[in-house]
Amino acid sequence: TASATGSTSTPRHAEVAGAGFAGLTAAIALARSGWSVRVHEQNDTLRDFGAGILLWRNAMLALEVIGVAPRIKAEGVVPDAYATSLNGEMFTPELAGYPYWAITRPRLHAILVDAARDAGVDLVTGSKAVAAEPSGVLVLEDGSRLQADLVLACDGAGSAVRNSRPELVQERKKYQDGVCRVLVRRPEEFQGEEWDRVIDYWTLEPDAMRILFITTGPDTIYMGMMATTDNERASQIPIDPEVWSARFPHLAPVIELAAEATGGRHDPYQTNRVEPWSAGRVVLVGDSAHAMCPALGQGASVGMVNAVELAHVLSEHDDLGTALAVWEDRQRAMTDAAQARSAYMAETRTLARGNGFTPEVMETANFELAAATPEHLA
Ligand code: 5PR
Repeated sequence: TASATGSTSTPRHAEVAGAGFAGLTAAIALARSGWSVRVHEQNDTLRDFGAGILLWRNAMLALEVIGVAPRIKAEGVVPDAYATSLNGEMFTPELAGYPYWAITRPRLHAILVDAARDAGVDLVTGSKAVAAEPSGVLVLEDGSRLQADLVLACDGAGSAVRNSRPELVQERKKYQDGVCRVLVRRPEEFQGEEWDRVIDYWTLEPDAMRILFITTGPDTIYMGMMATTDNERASQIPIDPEVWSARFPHLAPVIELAAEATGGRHDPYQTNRVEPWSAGRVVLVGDSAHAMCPALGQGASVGMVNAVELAHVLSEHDDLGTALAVWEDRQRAMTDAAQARSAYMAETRTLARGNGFTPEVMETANFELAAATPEHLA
């Protein structure tokens, strides 16, 4: 088919492993710049099993570039404030200049699936990718070998596709804490202005337990319930209401709902640093490349930024090797810094002191995307 520039060459083809946030974002961005794209999701349905997410400026710019930011703004919320409470004492720092939105992960995912379909992406469910080859082959569990100009491994922190490539060297680390993340139906007593915020409730004695309360709209609350992984009762799904309500009695009604909620998950904090991010025609995008601690609220967002930037660089350079090198060079410093900073914040639990939202902390959020034009920034 002829492209807008009159070229008659066939479009370049991408095979994407994983229909998570990074995979869908990359697929949409590539399809919108003329690629033919197929995405493989191992589950039988296209949905996200997570709870909620904060989207800072960098994520919103990435979503703006792929055309979905208006829907995020319509279906998500802008919390009134970001407060931190340590042992009952509340801090509410000034956050001017750092806009952010909150939305449920299932909603964000559904919006991305719609946009992928609109962009002509072929979405295949029940299709598990198990390996890739640098010549541009994606291997599926059923043995099929799919040839592409580019194979994207967006299959998460435990990426099977990445693990099939020994030249992509990994460094994994585990941390002391983990988090139960649950989406809760918002009850009557948690309606109203006081609760239209992010409130990060911390206790550090006798051990660290914390509830990150995030409004995701009038109907739902995202609760991130962090504890040391040694604290088994506080590291379980379903939530143990007794152990949490004993520490946060004023939140007992939402803790009860969290205990009844379905679909929650517990994840230990861990990082996975990989170098390099590509091998021939195989490239890692998202948690497969840089799983990080959630302290900055940037894990999924950095993956979406890298995805959009990849499509942009590929449209600027015809040579694939050049494009991948330019892309990794531009994204590496930002990504490594976000990963290192969030690991430090998790290790030291600095968020408990009331996040200063210092320029250093907010560097990731304020990353300037090469793919963003003045129109996207408007
Ligand atoms: N920030 C956000 C978050 O979801 C979590 C953390 C910080 C937005 C937990 O997943 O520090 O764990 C955190």
